[in-house]
Amino acid sequence: MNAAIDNSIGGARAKARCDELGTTPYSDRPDCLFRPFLGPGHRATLDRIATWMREAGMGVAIDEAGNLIGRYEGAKPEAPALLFGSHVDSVKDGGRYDGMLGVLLGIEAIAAFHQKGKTFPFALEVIGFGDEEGSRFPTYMMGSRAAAGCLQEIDDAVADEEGITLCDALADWGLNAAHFARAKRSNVLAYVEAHIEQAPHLERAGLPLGLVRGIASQYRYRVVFQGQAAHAGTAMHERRDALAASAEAIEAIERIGQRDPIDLVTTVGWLSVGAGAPNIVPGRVEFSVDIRAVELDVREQAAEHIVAALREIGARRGIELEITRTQELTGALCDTRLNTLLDSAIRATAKETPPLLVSQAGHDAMIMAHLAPMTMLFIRCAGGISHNPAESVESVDVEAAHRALVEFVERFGEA
Ligand code: HGY
Ligand code: MN
Ligand code: MN
Ligand code: MN
Repeated sequence: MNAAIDNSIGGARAKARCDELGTTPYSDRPDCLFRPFLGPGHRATLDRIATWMREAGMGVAIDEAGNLIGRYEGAKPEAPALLFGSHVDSVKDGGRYDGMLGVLLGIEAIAAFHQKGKTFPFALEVIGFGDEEGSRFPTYMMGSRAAAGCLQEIDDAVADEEGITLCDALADWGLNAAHFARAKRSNVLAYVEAHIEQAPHLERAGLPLGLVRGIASQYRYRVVFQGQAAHAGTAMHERRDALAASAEAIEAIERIGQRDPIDLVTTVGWLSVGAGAPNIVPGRVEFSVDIRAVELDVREQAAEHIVAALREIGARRGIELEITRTQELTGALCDTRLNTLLDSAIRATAKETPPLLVSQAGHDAMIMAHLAPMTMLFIRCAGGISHNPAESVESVDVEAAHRALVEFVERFGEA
């Protein structure tokens, strides 16, 4: 470790800043953290983070996709960049560290070098992706897909629950949907994402930090069961109850997910019941299905079994089934050379041997892998709990992550 770099406060400050950003005006709701893409909380958050970026010696811009980019120039202008990133949006009633911690740790790594006036032959950048969670529009990872050049155009019809189109929401920010793809980055040497683990392996191992081997592939579906709405007085054998069919389907989806306890996970995380009243037999139900596995054939087979189970349930109950795949994300492996560097940085600073983990959670890194070699640093979180306001990390662990990232940049510069 370079003794000249003061990295004693960065980790604790990154955590404290996540806490500050956990409530209004940085959340769109006063009662919980909800920071959807292009909402007022997102705007206030970018303004706040931009201030911290400038204090850390960075020039700041918002790209055509609504991503916040801070750049710390290298020894010469226009040098290629080592990019730190994660997302600044949150799920509804989310935690304070999912995504945000990686952005703020990137700023802290740069702040440590700025304080000493140290530059590298490459630039250092931090990117805060605006849409990773897809919690406003029926999309996903639009920020990183634009930056990686994987999203060519925006569908005019994409709208949020209130009917505001993505194009209009972008226009409100002075952004032009037709220019979204211009957010594609070039001249990126590598992408590094620090993130809370969102699983309990590090906690169980008694270790603050872990490396990531790879990120699981995902499928997401929207399912509609269309039966017949009827009076609650209707005889049981006369009904075509879409909610009872859905209950059976959800149980089947859970059972299929349990068939491979090592690799596979399946989730029904959202459901909507037609008119929804105590005295109506539900005629229409919509729900989501999320399937994840590292091995592609495991995901394929689970998807086939789930579709077959839904068809069988619908046919037996006289209920029409509509099933649409709304998302397909192919997993990615972390770059082995970067992982080796990060491993050596962790061993040198945290005096631990970091385990090699698999991420069932999706990350911008899996998209950025299309653009540049990428690596991820996982940070222990309490109970592995995430997508929950109870999400929590220890300052001492975030400090360990900060030291490891600073050391990683030094080693990257020497490699
Ligand atoms: O769903 C995911 O894994 C991501 O965090 N949005
Ligand atoms: Mn998340
Ligand atoms: Mn995340
Ligand atoms: Mn009546």
